[in-house]
Amino acid sequence: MENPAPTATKTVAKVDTVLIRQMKFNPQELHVDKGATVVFVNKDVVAHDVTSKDKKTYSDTIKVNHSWTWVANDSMSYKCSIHPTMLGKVLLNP
Ligand SMILES: [Cu+2]
Repeated sequence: MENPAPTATKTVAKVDTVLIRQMKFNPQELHVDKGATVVFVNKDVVAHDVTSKDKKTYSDTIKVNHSWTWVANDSMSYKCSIHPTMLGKVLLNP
């Protein structure tokens, strides 16, 4: 049986990942299409969170080796409220 070669005609909703490591969001600035699923994965040794600048979005505490999934219907500037020097952005592609 043959599997047809994958065709890249349609964009499948893809998952973008922000890794949290060594007190940093990586990538710090993520560009996604509207509606993309963004998973924040805490690979650090302490708990973090994602708190939007406008405070409308809050991940709750993301424990070590846990993740939080967010659907990007808007751009978001965020920080970790536990470590307010940790900053990041998700920007929608035009
Ligand atoms: Cu933190």
